[in-house]
Amino acid sequence: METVRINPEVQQALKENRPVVALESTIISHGMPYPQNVETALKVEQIIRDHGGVPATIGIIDGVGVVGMTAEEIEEFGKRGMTIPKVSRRDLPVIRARRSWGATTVATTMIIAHMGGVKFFVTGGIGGVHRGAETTFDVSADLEELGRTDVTVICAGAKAILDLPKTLEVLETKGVPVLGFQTEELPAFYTRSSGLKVDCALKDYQDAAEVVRAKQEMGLTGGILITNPIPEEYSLPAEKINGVIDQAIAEMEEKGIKGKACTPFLLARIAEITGGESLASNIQLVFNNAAVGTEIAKAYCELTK
Ligand code: PSU
Ligand code: MN
Repeated sequence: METVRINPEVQQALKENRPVVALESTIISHGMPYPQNVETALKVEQIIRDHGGVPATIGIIDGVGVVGMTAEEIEEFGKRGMTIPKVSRRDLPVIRARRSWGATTVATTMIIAHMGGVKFFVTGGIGGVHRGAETTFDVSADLEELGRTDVTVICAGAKAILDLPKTLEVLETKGVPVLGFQTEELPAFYTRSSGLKVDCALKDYQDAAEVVRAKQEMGLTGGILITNPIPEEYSLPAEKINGVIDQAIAEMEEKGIKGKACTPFLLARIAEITGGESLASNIQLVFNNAAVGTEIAKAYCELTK
């Protein structure tokens, strides 16, 4: 049985050095409620196409890593939601051996994208060092993967459900360039600012593509993180969203939720408490990342012609 199955359109685009953009499936099945998850996933694919790219939504179907799921498969991931296991690097052997379905996190999407030869990956937010990690040791496998797998990830920073200063420290230790698209500041997902600095601001798509190529030329392994702030009009007031996040974290601790269930619980609770307001912002920032990510992938293809 093949380890990855690349859809013919993606295969053709890769062969012709046209921009291909990977997308994850945990954001569909564990990150957003149905049916907004499916609507968003399909719209993101359309945005990538509108910018001249080819989308490759990644998930695991019957133990095979699929690079470029069909609309029907995306619908299935959305409908089945949390009943599909959230798959991180450590889960891959079991999922494959059992021929299961699996929703891929940032970490596993990077692994499968890399196996399929896809260099760019757009998402909403990455996992990171959780608050209280000094006692729980809860550090997302996404950070480890960024340290080792050669894929450029475009996101809106990380949610304040995480300890952002510690997340930046770990990324530095692992040698991951953390760049800001036209910003010096690390965006915090729902808000454009976090009070923390990125390593370097990228001027434009060309500048971003040149950094990706430079890393490749040097043969450096590991990913690059490009953070792209949420558009002003969709950002949420910091005090308000931070209050909601604190409440959701307190509830999580009360309920004794741990491990891989933490992030999905927090995402769902934040959406509930804000009455869908946070979800609307979440959707818009993914759209924005898709547009920027595709333009960067396009600039990279031009550079490497
Ligand atoms: N953060 C979000 N939305 C998401 C996730 C994180 O704002 O959907 C998902 C991604 O798939 C990410 C995963 O890779 O959660 C991280 O989970 P954990 O914290 O358990 O590593
Ligand atoms: Mn974790």
